Amino acid sequence: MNKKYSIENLCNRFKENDKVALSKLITLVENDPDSALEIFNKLNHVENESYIIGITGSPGVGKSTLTGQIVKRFTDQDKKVGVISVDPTSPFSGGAFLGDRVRMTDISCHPNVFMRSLASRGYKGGISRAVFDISLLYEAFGMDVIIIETVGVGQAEFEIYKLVYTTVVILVPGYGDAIQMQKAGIIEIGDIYDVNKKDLGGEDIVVQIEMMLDDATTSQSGWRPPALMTNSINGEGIDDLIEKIYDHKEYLEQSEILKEKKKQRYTFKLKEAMVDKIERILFEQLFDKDELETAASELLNKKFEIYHKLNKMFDNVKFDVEKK
Ligand SMILES: Nc1nc2c(ncn2[C@@H]2O[C@H](COP(=O)(O)OP(=O)(O)OP(=O)(O)O)[C@@H](O)[C@H]2O)c(=O)[nH]1
Ligand SMILES: [Mg+2]
Repeated sequence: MNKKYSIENLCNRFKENDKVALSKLITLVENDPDSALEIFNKLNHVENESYIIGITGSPGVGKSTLTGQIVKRFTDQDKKVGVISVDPTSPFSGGAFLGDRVRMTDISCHPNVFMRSLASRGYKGGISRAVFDISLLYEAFGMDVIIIETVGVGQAEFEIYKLVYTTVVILVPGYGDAIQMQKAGIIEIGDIYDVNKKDLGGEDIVVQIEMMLDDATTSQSGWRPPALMTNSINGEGIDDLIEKIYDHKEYLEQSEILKEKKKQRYTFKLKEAMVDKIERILFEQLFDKDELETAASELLNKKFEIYHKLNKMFDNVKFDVEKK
C-alpha cells in the first residue's frame, strides 16, 4: 500500500478530523475484515458514543429528503452527523445514488456532516456488517448522531433496525390500509411513525396507525409510538419529529432500555460475525469447490442420498475445536 494511505497514516489523519481519511478507512473496512481488525485496534481509546437513528420506508416516500431536513436541524444544534444511506440497487431505481446526492448536496458539504451510500445487495459479508462497521468508524470520528436510511423491504433491511436505537417508519398518503401495514410488519418495528408528504393528505393514515397502535400488545413496553405528519420539502413538522426523537432517546435512557439495546447490538453483530467466520473456514479450509462439485454430480442419480452424503463429507473433517 502507498505510504500516504497506510492504515497508520490514515488513522492519524482520521484522529485529526480528516474526512478523506474517514472515507478511505470506510472503504478498507468494507472490503476486508482483517484491515477492520487493525483499524479498530488503533482507535480503541475513543470514548465517544453516538445516538443511532434509523429512517425506513418504501421506495420514494421521501426518506432522503427527510434525512436532509433532520441533518440540518442537528447541525443547527452544532451536532456532528454521519449518514449511511442503503440504496436499493435494482435496475429500476439504479439512479437512487445520484438522485440522493443531488438532493442532499447542500447538507453533505457542511463541515460537520459526512454521508456514505451503500448498495443494498451484493455486499461482501452482508449489508448489516458494513452498516455496523461504518457506524463504529463514525462513532470514533466523534459523530453525535448517526442516521441510517434503509428501504423497508427485504430481510437484510429489516435486520438493520436491530442496529439502531430509534426507528422512524415513514409512510405516505395513499399507502394503503391497516392490513397492508400489518402484513409489511411495520407496526412492530417503529418507535415513531411519520406520514410524510402531508401536502398530499394522509390524515386517514395517521388515524389507522393510531388505532393499530392502540390494539398492539407491543405498546406494553412503556413507550407508545407517536404518529405525526411532515412535509420534507418545506420542513413542516420536522421540529416536532426531532422533539419526538429526543423524547424516545430520553425514555430509552431513563428506562435503561438503551443499555439493553446497545448490548443486543453487539450480540447481533457478534453472532453475524461468527457465522461469517465459520462460513469462511468451512469453504476455505474444510471443503474445496471441487469436493462440492463432485458430491453434487454424484447426487444427480442418487438424490435421496443427500443427507447420507452430507454426513460422509463431515466424516473426513476433523474439527480442531476443544469443547469447554
Ligand atoms: N409532495 C411532496 N413530495 C415530497 C416530499 N418529500 C419528498 N418528496 C418527493 O418525493 C420524491 C422521493 O423523495 P426521496 O427523498 O428520494 O425518497 P426516498 O424515500 O429517499 O427514495 P428512495 O431512496 O429511492 O427509496 C422526490 O421527488 C421528493 O422531492 C413531501 O413532503 N411532499
Ligand atoms: Mg433515498
